[in-house]
Amino acid sequence: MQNLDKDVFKLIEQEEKRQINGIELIASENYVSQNVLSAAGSILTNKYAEGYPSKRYYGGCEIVDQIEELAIKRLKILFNAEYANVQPHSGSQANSAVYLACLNPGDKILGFDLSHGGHLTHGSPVNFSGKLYKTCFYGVSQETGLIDYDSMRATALKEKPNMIICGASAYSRDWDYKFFRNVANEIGAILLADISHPSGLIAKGLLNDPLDFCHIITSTTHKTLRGPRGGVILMGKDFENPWGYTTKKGQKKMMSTLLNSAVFPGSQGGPLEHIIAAKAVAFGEALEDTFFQYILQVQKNAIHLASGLIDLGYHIISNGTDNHCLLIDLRSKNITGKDAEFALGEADITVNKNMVPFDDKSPFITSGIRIGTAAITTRGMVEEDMDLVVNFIDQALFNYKNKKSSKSLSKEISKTMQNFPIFKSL
Ligand code: DSN
Repeated sequence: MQNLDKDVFKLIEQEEKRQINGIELIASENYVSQNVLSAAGSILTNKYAEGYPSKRYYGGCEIVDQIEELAIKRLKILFNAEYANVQPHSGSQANSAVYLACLNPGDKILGFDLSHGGHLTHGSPVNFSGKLYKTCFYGVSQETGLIDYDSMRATALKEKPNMIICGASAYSRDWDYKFFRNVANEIGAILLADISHPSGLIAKGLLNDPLDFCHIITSTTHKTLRGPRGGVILMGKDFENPWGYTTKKGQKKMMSTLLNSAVFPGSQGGPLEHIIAAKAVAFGEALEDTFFQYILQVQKNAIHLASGLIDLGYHIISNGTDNHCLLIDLRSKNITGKDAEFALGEADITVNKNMVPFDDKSPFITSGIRIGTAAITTRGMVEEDMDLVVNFIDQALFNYKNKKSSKSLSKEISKTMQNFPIFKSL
């Protein structure tokens, strides 16, 4: 430690302890492998490489070119995609580049309502997507918690958006991408799938494949894909862009050309080549059979966790899950999302408060929490460990006002988690 910046590295050490000792249930988080971490923390951070492999605006890019090409190649194999761009710094950046490539300011997008499980960048009024574009939304049915496909279609036919977005931050069920594509075809809209959350399950065939039906796909790389923080853009098939943009000579451009230009120079400068290297490592890991075992276990754990919580009287939206996450409506337990997040935090169980569909509370309070199994599965937890997690959650939620019992629960959790090291299975 003596050569390090003590102020910063002491805090990093504390964060490492926090990550090791607690139960990480934030649905969008995971633990990367030592190899992903090494690539992300590598000397590649020093390199500027504006442009794309073989077409850079800087010298000395021969090696990072090979790294970026490897990341693209692996990602294309992983999703059976004809096109991949690995430069977006995040899922939000990936979405902003897609909008820039396909829409003009003032065009309309139809997205999944944020309060029903959607994402900020799918048209929320506080986000650039809701400020630059007109918006309309679809949601879930109040009785079932499932996407109301008929009402989505009715909204699309009435509002005639230029783009329809499927994808969510807090929706635990699979998507009927074919239905969305048929609706998009009816009104001549472009269809984007943002698979940031379930991308790891989709890559290994555990959920429906959006690449068969959606024009463009975006994802983050750090959730169920278990890579570094970042984003990507994919297309199953490249195509001549029939929307909006034409060249001065009246020619339509290929969508791949438009997407590449929209990422750089349209919305980003130099790519993060250290992160692209870490993405390449993560995609290589995801191509292995061991990743299939991992992601299958993520899904099994989520299903088991949901049924354990339901047995204790918790209301899970849509009554279960197909993927890695669950959304819990805590109104039947008389605790708000905000208090639940705090209560669980006191016991070192990390979650985030979350709006639930038809919530009567503000986004700062909320009626629910969202939990996911990607991170705890990386630590080697299996179904029987989910029973323990259910029990810990239940104890933490109802004893948090008693400092002594919170403290002893947190000790018990930390002891349990020593059996599940963060680099164990990688
Ligand atoms: N905020 C991320 C999530 O937790 O789902 C998405 O941006």
